[in-house]
Amino acid sequence: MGFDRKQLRVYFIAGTQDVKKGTLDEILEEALKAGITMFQFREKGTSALTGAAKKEKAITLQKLCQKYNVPFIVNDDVDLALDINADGIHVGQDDKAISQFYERAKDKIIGLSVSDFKEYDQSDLTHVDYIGVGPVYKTQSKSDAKQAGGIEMIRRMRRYDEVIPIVAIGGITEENVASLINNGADGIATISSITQSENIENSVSRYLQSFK
Ligand code: TZP
Ligand code: MG
Repeated sequence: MGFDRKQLRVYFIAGTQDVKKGTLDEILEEALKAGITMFQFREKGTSALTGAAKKEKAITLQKLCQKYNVPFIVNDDVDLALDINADGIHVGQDDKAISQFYERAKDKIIGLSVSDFKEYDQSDLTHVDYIGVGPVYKTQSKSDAKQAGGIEMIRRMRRYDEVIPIVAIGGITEENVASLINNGADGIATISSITQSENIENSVSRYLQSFK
């Protein structure tokens, strides 16, 4: 699947560790029905699935995304992404360097996390389709999250690089998404506001509405 910056609009990220009620499969399908534009499988932490169980879960979620024609992105695990032919790979600053896998992932969407200008400056963006910038606000979903940069970070990042697709991440809610878009974000990436939503359809609809 080719990349289009509009796919960043409502970017849902989750792993089994983020689910408090129901199952990830159910939550993802509800979110897909409601219109999320991208999904990232991010399996992290002590309870995370590994090995065959992780692969099996990835394939199940990938199939769901395929049904709704939404890109399925794998976080960190380059081997898994290549193995199951995911639509993309998202890596952080401490993960495998993009130059090390790009030859095997030329057809894939590649995302990179950037939490500040120092990280931006030290990143090779040659093969990067989009950057995930954050945390913008305080987050409960990432134990090693850096300091929140606020809306100012998005505004300044957009000025710093006027063309790169940017997805804002960290503490996203229905209340802050409009100002993030107005300050240059192409979209928002969110974990808890969807996994813990009382009404996923409403939450996703409101996010989508912000782009009208
Ligand atoms: N990277 C920066 S913040 C974050 C990640 C993966 C977690 C975002 O989760 P939430 O629940 O949307 O704040
Ligand atoms: Mg990572």
